[in-house]
Amino acid sequence: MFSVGDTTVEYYWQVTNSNFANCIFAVSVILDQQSPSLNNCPTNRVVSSAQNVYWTDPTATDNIDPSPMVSCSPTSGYFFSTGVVTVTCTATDDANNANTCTFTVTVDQQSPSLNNCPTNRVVSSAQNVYWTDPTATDNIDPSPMVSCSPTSGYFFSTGVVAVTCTATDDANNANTCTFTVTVDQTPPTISCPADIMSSESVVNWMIPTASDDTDPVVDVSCSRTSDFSFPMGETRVTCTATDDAGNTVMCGFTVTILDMPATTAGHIDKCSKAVY
Ligand SMILES: [Ca+2]
Ligand SMILES: [Ca+2]
Ligand SMILES: [Ca+2]
Ligand SMILES: [Ca+2]
Repeated sequence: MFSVGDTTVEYYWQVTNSNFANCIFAVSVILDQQSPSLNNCPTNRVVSSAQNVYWTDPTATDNIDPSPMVSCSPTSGYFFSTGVVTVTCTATDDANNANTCTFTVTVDQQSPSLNNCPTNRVVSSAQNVYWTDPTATDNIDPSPMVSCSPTSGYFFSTGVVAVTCTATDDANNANTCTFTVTVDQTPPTISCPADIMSSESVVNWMIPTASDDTDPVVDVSCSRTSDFSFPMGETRVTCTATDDAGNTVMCGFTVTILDMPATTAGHIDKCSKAVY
């Protein structure tokens, strides 16, 4: 057993009865208590399907050992099938001092979810339209990338434009949601009932329906309800149709309540003659 430092060793052996030979050599014992350093440990990797994953093992430098041994477990080319796997790389010097670094390989086959996709929007003139992009959550990626096309603030000039928002995770799994921006500059069309004449104060009429180039359900409101009790004389009823963009159109009709309700009094001359 040699102690740390240089030791001179001298051997003597007898060649013949009177001859001796000797050999002198030095033994250096170096105390190495310092672990190697690992360089260029691979970064965390995310893939979108089970597969063999390859990497370049890190390199190592040491205070004494010119070529420390480096190995990773599992080794480069291992088949990663699911979830998050930690790869540990170890550098070991001749004195068995070891150092490790780790990285992860993640198999992520699940697309992100999109939350709060904007609702369909209708505007009444060509304009820049702004919205808040949806947010995304993912099984693995803490911050999936979200982008919409066209982007918020785009100038919408005419018609119906679909906006597609896409969330992408680190493994390139993607999910989309869409909404529409409609530029509607055309008012709805509406047709009112014909003018009404009645001897009854309550008349029955239908609230008119309206149609529109883009709005499937046009709101219609009238200045009188259909069960309104009209006063004697003429009353003008107006109805307004409004589409989702706020374009409006009006129509009207007149309800006339006659001031001389028909009675049998006017027909008294048609009574049978008096009999004497
Ligand atoms: Ca060392
Ligand atoms: Ca994912
Ligand atoms: Ca319209
Ligand atoms: Ca509507």
